[in-house]
Amino acid sequence: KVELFPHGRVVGQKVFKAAGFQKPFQEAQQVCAQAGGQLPSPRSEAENHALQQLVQVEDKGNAFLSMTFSKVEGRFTYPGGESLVYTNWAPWEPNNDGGNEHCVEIFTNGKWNDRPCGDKRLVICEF
Ligand code: GN1
Ligand code: CA
Repeated sequence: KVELFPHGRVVGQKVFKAAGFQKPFQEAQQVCAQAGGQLPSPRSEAENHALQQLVQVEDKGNAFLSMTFSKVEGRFTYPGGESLVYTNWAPWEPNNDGGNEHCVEIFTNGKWNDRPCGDKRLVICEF
C-alpha cells in the first residue's frame, strides 16, 4: 500500500488515485480509462470523504466526478446510466448555471457542484 501514500485512498473494494493534473471532463475520462479505471463515483459518505481528502492533499483545485447530466433522462447518472444512490450537493446545487453545467466537481469541503464539462479540473481515478 506504500504507493497509495500520499496520492491514493482505499475504501472497501475501491481505490482512488489522484493523477496530479487538471483536464477537461472528456480528457479526464480518457486518462482514467487508459489507466484501466474510470472517474470516481462516490456512492457513500466514506467514499466521498476519501475523495475530499485527496482534493485537499493535492491542492490543485476541485476534482471531476464521473456523473453527468442526461438530457434524455433529465437527471444526473453514473457512466452506466443508473440513477445516483448517493449525493452531496452544495446548497442550491445543482443549479445548471448558464444551462450547460452537465458535469460535477467535488470541492475541498466534499460538497458537489454541477459545472461545465469543458472546465479543467483535477483528475482522480477510481479502480
Ligand atoms: C458559479 O460564477 P457564478 O456564480 O455564475 C458556478 C456555478 C455555481 C455557482 C454557485 C461556471 O456560478 O456552477 O453553481 O457559482 N459556475 C461557474 O454560486 O463557475
Ligand atoms: Ca452549479
